[in-house]
Amino acid sequence: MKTALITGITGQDGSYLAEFLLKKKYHVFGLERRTSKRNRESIEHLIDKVELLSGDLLDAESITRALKQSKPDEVYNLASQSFIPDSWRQPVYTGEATGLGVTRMLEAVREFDPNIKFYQASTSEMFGKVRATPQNEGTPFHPRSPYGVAKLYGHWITINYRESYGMFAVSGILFNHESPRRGLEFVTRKITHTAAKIKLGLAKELRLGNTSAERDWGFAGDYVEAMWLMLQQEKPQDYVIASGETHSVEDFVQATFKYLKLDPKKYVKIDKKFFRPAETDYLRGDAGKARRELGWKPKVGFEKLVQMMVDADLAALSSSKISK
Ligand code: NAP
Ligand code: F7E
Repeated sequence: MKTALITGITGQDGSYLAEFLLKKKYHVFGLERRTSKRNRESIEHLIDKVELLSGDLLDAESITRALKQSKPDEVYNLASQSFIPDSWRQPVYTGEATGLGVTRMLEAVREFDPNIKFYQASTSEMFGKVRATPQNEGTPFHPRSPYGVAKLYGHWITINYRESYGMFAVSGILFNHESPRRGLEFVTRKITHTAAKIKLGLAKELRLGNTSAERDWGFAGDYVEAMWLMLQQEKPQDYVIASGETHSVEDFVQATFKYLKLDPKKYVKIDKKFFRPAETDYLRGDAGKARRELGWKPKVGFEKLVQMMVDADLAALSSSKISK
């Protein structure tokens, strides 16, 4: 039986990865940080199957303690301040958690047991103002937010530990991936959740920022498999994980409202408050290397993703409406 430690287990990807590893019969530990109220909604159904350890990426000792307690074969570093607008509001904190946090993890792994395999959650946001399309492992980086800059540091320090110490440390450059467990502040979930509320008479409008932005969206449940596959290879290497399809935020709105049989013109308002100081306008990933070497490909397409998210929001909102 293999053992894994997942940082960020309470987040979207952490919950899907924990489920995936449990199905593979792993012993799963998760690092959970202290918050005033427990944030375990997405892992509630797994609570008896995983072991939660207290720790924070800002606190090196807590990481070392978690490694000693779990003795993992594999570490998946998914924890970060991941909401891009907040990275302008809290740039130093974002640098500490999303950037330097990776070094704290790598350094703790190196000292405790350098044979542990390490996965770093890198992002398409490192491509930012894209230099080529589609983006692959060789595309130059140009991040457009403090988050993207911090992630780029995390990406390079992972490569540096691999090259300096021969560690099995890899970086997955994942394009946007969504699910019913996506945080409500991210645009896809904001759209499906608010549109479902409108359908049920619980909201009157949906306020959005730049609806021309284009993203390569996939389903989080598909993408966590790629993380695991990267750690099962003979050689540690970095991979782009993407659907290869691009859609605008406007397309996402249209697909959601069409599915709900609502007219978006009646409800969607543009609000300057949600525009960013600098934008990543267009992303489209080329996951050819992952397809060839990992045998990975996404299963859930754009329309199915939208429908899955809308259905989940409708169901959750309807049951909470009934219970009131
Ligand atoms: P998420 O839902 O925002 O989850 C982030 C997780 O990190 C949460 O469990 C959060 O804990 C934890 N965390 C935040 N700060 C921490 C700290 N200082 N110490 C310990 N834990 C901390 O993110 P996600 O969508 O699952 O993404 C997983 C990772 O992949 C992130 O690193 C993200 O930046 C990266 N990524 C995401 C995407 C995407 O499209 N989803 C694409 C590329 C890369 P709380 O629950 O307590 O807040
Ligand atoms: O924005 C536009 C916004 O916040 C997508 C994170 O997981 O993926 C995520 O980052 C687009 C942007 O995701 C609103 O301007 C319009 O162009 O859903 P998002 P993101 O910024 O792409 C990457 C890969 C990560 O690594 C990150 O951790 O949508 N947009 N109107 C809006 N965005 C938000 N949030 N809210 C709006 O009202």
